[in-house]
Amino acid sequence: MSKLIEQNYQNAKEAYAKWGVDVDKAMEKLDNISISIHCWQGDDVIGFENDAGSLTGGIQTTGNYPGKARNGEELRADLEKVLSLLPGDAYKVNVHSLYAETDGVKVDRDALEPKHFAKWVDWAKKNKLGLDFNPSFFSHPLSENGTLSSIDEGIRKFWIEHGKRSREIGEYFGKELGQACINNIWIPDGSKDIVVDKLAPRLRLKDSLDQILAAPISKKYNKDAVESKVFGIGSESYVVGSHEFYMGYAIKNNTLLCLDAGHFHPTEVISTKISAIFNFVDELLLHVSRPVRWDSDHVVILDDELNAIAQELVRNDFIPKTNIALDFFDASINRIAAWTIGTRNTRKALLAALLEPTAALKKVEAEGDFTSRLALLEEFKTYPMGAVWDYYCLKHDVPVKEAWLDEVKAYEKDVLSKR
Ligand code: RNT
Ligand code: ZN
Repeated sequence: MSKLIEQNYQNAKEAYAKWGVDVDKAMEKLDNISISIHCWQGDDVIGFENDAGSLTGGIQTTGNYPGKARNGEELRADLEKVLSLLPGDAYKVNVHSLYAETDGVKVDRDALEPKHFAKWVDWAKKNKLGLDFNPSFFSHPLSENGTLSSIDEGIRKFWIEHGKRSREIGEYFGKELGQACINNIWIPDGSKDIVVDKLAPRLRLKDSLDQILAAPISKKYNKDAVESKVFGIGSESYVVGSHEFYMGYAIKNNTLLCLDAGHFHPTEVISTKISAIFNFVDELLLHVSRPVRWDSDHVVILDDELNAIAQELVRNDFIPKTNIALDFFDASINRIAAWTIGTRNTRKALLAALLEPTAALKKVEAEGDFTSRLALLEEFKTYPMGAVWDYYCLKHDVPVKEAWLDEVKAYEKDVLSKR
C-alpha cells in the first residue's frame, strides 16, 4: 500500500514539476496553515450550562444521531479522536462560552471568568493546540428579543458585560497558549417581520460594540472579529448586524471581519469578496461552512466554493492574514465523521490551491491569452492532487484515503454507542 502511494506521489511530483510547482514546498506550506476546529459540531451546539435547553438564535441542527458528547471530557475525547485522523499539527479549537465548565455551579454569561475555561486551556496545552473563543449571544432566556441591540437597557447591559468578559477569556487563552485567540462576535438580533425603525437597533449595536471593545487588550493575545448575516430563522425580514454594518464597523474600528460562507444570499459566495475586502481590512476570519439553500451549516465538502476560497487565499498570499475556522453542525450523521470530513476537505482544498501553477496562469492571463487560461484551468482540475494528498497523510502518519472511516466506526462501537 505505502509503496504504491510513494510511486503515485513520485509521478505526481513530476507532473507538477513540469509547471514549476514544487510539491514538497507545497506540503511544507500546508503544514503551517492553521485550521480552527469548532467544538460545537460534537454536541449540536448545546454546551454545558446547567440549564442548557435547546439551540436558539435562528440557527438549527437537524438529526438525532446517537452518541453526542455530554460534557467536556467526552467532547475533548471526541476532538482528540478527530485530531488523530487529520494530517499535520496546525490546529486550533474554537470554543463558545456555552462550553464553560463551572463545576455544577450556575454562572451566568455576564459572570464568566477565565477560570471557567481552565480545562480547555490545560487540554490545549497537552495537545499543542491553539484556542479561539466566541461569546454566546443565543440559547439564553435574555436572548429572545435582541441582545447587543436590545431596546431594554438592562438586557443590553447584560450582553455588553458578556462581551467584555469574553475578551478577557480570549486574552487568557492567548497568554496561556502563546498565540492570539480570535474572539468572534455574532448576535442573532433581527426581526421576523417588517421593521419600521431599522436605524435605532443598529445605533444601539454600534454603541454596545464600542463599549465591549473599549478595554485595551493587546492584539497579541486577543483579536476581535465581527460576523454578519443576511437572515436567520425568525429574522427573515431584518438582521441588525448585516454585512454593510459590520464591514463598516470593522474598517472603522480596525477589528477583524468574519465572513461566514452561509451568511449571504444563496448565489453570493464569499470567495469573490476576499480580494475586495482586503483593500480595507487588515485581517479576516473565515467561517468555512456549506449552505444548502439557506444557512444550513452542512458539513464542508470539496466543492467549487471551497476550492475557490482556498485559491483566493493562496493566489493572493492572503494566508498570513486570514484565520480559517470551520462552522458547521450536522446531527444526522456520526459527528466525529462530520468533523473529519469537513476538516480534511478544508486542508485538501488548501493543498490543491498550493499545487496550482499560479504564476503560469497569471502570466497567460496578463498576456490576454484567455484561451490558454481556460484550457489550463480545466486540465489542472484532473492533475494528481489526490496522490499528493495520500502521501501527505502517509507522511503524517494518519489514515490514508477512506481508512479513517474504519477508525470512526470502531470509536462509535467502543465509545459513542455506550453513551
Ligand atoms: C450563526 C453563526 C455563528 C454560529 C456559531 C455557533 O449563524 O454562523 O458563527 O454558527 O457561532
Ligand atoms: Zn458562523
